[in-house]
Amino acid sequence: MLAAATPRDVGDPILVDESLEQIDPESIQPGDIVGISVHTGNALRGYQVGQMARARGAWVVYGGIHATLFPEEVLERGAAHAVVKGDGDIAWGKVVSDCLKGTPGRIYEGGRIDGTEFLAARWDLMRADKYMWASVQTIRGCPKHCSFCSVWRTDGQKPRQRQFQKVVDEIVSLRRLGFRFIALADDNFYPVTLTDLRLAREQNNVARLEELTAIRAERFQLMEELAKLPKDMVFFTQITMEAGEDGEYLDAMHRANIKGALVGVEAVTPEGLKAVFKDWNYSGEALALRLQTFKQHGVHVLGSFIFGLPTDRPATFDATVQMALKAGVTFAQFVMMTPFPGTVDFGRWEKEQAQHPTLVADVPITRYWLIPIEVRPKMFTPHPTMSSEEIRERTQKVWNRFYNWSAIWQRSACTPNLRSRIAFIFLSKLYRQMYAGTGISTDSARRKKSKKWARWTARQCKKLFQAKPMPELQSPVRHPGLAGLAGRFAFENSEFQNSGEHFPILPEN
Ligand code: B12
Ligand code: SF4
Repeated sequence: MLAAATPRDVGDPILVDESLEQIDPESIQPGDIVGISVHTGNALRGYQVGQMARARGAWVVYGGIHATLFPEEVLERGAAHAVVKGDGDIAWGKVVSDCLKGTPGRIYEGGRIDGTEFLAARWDLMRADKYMWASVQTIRGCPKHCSFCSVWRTDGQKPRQRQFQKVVDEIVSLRRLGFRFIALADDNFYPVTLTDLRLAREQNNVARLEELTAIRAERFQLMEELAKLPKDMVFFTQITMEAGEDGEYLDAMHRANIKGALVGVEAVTPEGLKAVFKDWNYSGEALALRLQTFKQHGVHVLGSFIFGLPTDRPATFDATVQMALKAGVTFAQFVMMTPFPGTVDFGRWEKEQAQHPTLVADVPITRYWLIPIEVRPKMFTPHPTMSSEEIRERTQKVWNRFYNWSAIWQRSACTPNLRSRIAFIFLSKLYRQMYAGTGISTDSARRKKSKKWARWTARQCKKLFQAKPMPELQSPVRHPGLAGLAGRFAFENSEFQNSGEHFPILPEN
């Protein structure tokens, strides 16, 4: 996206994704401009890169969620010349021009730009063969206010929706390159609930009702256009459980090939939900029914659960996995409570620690991302009744139970044929393994082994995700009427229809 925001006369930037390979210092020359994106988990590594780039004579600029929250830390520890807070779509162009003039500012306020100003990413500069799937954001911000989440504070609570035509065009450009799996990288794909509409109606708030209705209508337009794209495309998103009350919306998602969504269940008890300011979520029997509704409408659920909430007790772990199995979620993740900066939980914890700060390797624990990775604890906030080790062990057991062979085999019955069933099993194991490699297992031998196994499984799964590029694919939005129909007819009869790996991992209905 920042590549798209780079002034044209500067040329194309070189993109380096350190989750694939580390940057080669030799590639940085004096006078280069190096933009570094950091979230909390990779800030320390980001600072190393910045120091190295500055030592080689480059201009160093940071952005991303962590830089937005801690601009002074980034300037101090990351050898930054400049930091962009908030959105970079417009600010980056300004920083680049200022660096070229030799006069970058210290802090740029990128702010929260309007949805109409979001840029389409320069996917043409990425190595398509290195990724299983691509991601496209269709909306920023979330109206909710969960205590463990920073999105509503950094991106705001007002949904900023991108024009549907632009989203579809970007997705078409991705399918042309051969991407058929696309994550709609939104925090909440369901920004307007039926309850929001009802309340606006009851309050006779005409302006609000119009605003909400327009946002909702545009969501439907987007889904209608997605439904016209090649049938081998699969979308995945994140959504709140409230969508379970809206059959019309779920049906539109299904038609649009949005085959799955991460749903933040977080906790299965009313006390747990209250603790995270998410008491609008369901618990108990109603929760199972709500999650089942998604599946009944053809949208698979990746249930996301948090362990380590103050209300959790040893019995919570078993109750959670039983609920996940009962609710029939297709995938699940069980994460341990992490106080991310910018959240209500973090603010509370920082206040508690202010008097007598706990230090690890001379770093206050409330700045855990600065603690060297080898000595960084796995959990940071103490639990009232359980030790971190107990929570970690119990969480691991829950993962093992949900992803044991027999449970996966049972869930794989949702696929249409044996081939898909085997693919489903591989994917489930890969998902489990990826998490085992990112923090659950403590000893390094196990971590190494699990990484190796994850890589091997990923290679097997890659074939499922690949598709033959479709360089001539036209956007349905740009070609309405007869021309569009002719285009679609040509596509339906073209060689592309049977191209790629037709290996649906999820049932067609
Ligand atoms: C999609 C997503 C993912 C996908 C990423 C897929 C992919 N390859 O793109 C997946 C599922 C893999 C993922 C994983 C994780 N994620 Co995530 N993810 C997101 C999500 C929902 C959207 C990110 C996105 O695409 N945004 C769209 C882009 C355009 O926005 P952006 O990144 O903010 O960038 C803009 C500005 O920040 C700025 N900017 C960014 N970088 C730079 C650099 C420069 C130089 C400049 C000038 C500007 C700039 O300009 C950009 C355009 O405006 C965000 C939530 C969110 N709303 O951001 C969480 C989020 C970033 N993830 C989060 C977390 C915690 C994780 C994990 C650690 C989870 C886990 N436990 O494993 C992992 C880490 C993975 C890793 N290796 O780094 C947290 C980070 C919190 C924090 N303080 O760090 C977020 C904010 C979610 C949350 N609720 O708190 N994630
Ligand atoms: S956790 Fe999800 S629903 Fe809650 S504020 Fe964050 S993005 Fe919104």
